[in-house]
Amino acid sequence: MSIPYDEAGLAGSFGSFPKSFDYGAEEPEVGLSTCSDKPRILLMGLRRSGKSSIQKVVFHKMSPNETLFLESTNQIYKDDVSSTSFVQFQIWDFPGQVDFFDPTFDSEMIFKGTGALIFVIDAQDDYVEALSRLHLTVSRAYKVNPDINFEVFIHKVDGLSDDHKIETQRDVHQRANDDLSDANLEKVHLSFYLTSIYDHSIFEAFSKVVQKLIPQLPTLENLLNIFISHSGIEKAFLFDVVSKIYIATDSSPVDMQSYELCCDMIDVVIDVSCIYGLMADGSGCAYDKESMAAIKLNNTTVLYLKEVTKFLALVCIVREESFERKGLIDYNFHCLRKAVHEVFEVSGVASLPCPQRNGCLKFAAQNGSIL
Ligand SMILES: Nc1nc2c(ncn2[C@@H]2O[C@H](COP(=O)(O)OP(=O)(O)O)[C@@H](O)[C@H]2O)c(=O)[nH]1
Ligand SMILES: [Mg+2]
Repeated sequence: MSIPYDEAGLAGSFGSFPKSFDYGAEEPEVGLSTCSDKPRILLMGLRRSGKSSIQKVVFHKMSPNETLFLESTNQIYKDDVSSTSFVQFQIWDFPGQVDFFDPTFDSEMIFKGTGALIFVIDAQDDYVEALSRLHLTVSRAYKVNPDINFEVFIHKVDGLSDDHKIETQRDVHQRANDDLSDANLEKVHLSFYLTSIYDHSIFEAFSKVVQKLIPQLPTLENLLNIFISHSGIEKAFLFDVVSKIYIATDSSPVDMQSYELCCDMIDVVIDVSCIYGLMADGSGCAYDKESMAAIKLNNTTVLYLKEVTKFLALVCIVREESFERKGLIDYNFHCLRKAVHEVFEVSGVASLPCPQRNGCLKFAAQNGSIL
């Protein structure tokens, strides 16, 4: 891999995120919602199923091996990731074995403001008990709030062969849905994901969970579709930089390898910046408006990263010949960036579903005309 392209004046603008990373305050926050009405994501499941590990790896850059030393969680751990992440959600990590019949467990209060409930099942363990717990949790939560998205992470699949993974998913799916129909709860929809903290699957699954909670998603997808088609780009992801969750992508299918490459690109840019970009005393901004990078790969494609907001980056996969028209890409990127800011500013103020805003955009077409 070579880094053929490095725009002048960027020294100090790339940056890595230490675990205590914080952003500079100069740009207004562009996030999902105002602080008071942040939807909650709950992480539930049996003890040692991997909940705290998921939370630490995705939102706090903990390396998977370090999770071996995590202590067990004895109380609800409320993590507000909104100061470092676009994902303005609270993540509540529950200790295993929450007792729903304990009078101190206020399910009304807990489930009312919940956007998604992630139930983690350890696939390397016998999951009979986990399934009955899942059923109890889902039926209880559904009664309080039928709008919750129920997401089941079949977790720790790194220890399973491909066949075993598919078989486990089929089995968990079947049994969980059978339990629901036995209780006349066929209406409840469960989504299933195979996950592991040792590869990108946990980021990909979390991306899908978060995307379902973003009302502006169709607008963002639309903008990205227009952007790539007018710029000759193969694929574009809008990433939450700190968590590497992609909050939107264009509508062409996502292949895991491209997603992983783009995640790695963020790590490279941020790590180089943290090591060489910050001042000796640690001051300076690791990621700001000027942050961008291009990496030419040996398969005639280029990875191109640019800052969109203080939390978001656009990472694109571009063919080398299309990258020759970098002026066009940059012009269209400028339009896209403006539109993304508008989308979130409008919704932030009015808290209303966002109008389709691309009507006011003027993307340039590959033949040079303004659309
Ligand atoms: N093999 C494997 N182990 C995992 C994975 N996720 C978590 N673990 C391990 O599972 C154990 C329990 O994790 P922890 O997060 O404390 O579980 P919790 O009680 O649900 O919060 C730890 O030793 C983790 O290292 C995974 O994806 N694969
Ligand atoms: Mg825990």
